[in-house]
Amino acid sequence: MQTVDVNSITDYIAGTFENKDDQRASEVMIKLIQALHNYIREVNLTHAEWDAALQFLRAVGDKTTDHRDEFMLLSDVTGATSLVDILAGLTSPEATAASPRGPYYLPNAPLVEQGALICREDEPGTPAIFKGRVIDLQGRAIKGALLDIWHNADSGLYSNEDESQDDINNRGRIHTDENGEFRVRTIRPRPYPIPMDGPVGAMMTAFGRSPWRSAHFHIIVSADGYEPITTELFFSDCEYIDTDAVAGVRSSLVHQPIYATTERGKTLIVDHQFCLRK
Ligand code: MBD
Ligand code: FE
Repeated sequence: MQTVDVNSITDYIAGTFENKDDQRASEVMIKLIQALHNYIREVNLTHAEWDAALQFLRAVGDKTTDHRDEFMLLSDVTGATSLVDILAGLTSPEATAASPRGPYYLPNAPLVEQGALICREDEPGTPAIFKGRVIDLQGRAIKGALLDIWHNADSGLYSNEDESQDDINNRGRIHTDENGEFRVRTIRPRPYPIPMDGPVGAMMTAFGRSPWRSAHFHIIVSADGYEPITTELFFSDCEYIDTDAVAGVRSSLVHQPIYATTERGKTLIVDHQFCLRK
C-alpha cells in the first residue's frame, strides 16, 4: 500500500509522468507538478482559494472564442509570453528580440509597394514613416523578406475593434527590396489599454494593475529559410514605456523619436534594422 502525505504526494504524482519515449515531455510535466505542489505548500493554499483559481480559469475559457483569446491575454499579463520570448532569444542575442503578438493581428493585410500609405489619406494623428532593413546574422541584406505591420489609430483603437475604420486600416505587408530595405507611410501608434472586459481585466482591476501598453508598432518579419519573428517597436518618450502591462519592452526595440518635415508636415521617422536567424 502506498499512501501519501504533504510531501510524498509530489513524487507519487510526478512519477506517473515518466515517459521513456519522450524525455522532454516527462521533464516538462514532472517539473510542472513539482512547481505546482511547492507553490500550494508554500502559500498554504486553502479550499476557497483553489476553488477561486479554478473558477477564474473556467471564466478565462468561457471568454475565449475564435476572435478573443483570453488565455493568451492571461499569458501576456503574467509575463509568461514575454519570458518565453526572452528565453528563445538568448541563443542569438544579435537577432531581433521577440515581443507579444497581442489580440489584434489580422492575416491577409494588403500587400503594398515601397513608400505606400497604409493608413487613410486623412488619417488623424502624427504622420510617420516606418522604414528599415532586414539582415541575417552575418549582416547581409535579406531581399524579399516580408514585413507584416499593424498598429492602432490615433483614437487608440485597432481597426478590428472600431466600426469607423476599414479592417485593413493601419495594416500592410511589404517585401524588402534588393537591398533588404522597406518603407511605408502611416501614423504614430498610441498607448492602448489591454482588453479589460473579461476575467483577466477583473484580475488587473482587483490588484490595481495598470492596463496600459506602451505605444507600439507590431511587426512579423519572415523570410524563406529564416525563423520568423513576431515583435514590436516602442518609443522612449511614451509615458508607459517603463510600465508596459505585458512586459513587452526590450531595450533593442525602443526608438528615440526623430522627426522630419515631409509633405505631410512634422513626421516621425522610425528606421529599424531587423535581424533574422536561420
Ligand atoms: C495589445 O494591443 C497588445 O499588443 C497586447 C500584446 C495585448 C493587449 C493589447
Ligand atoms: Fe498591440
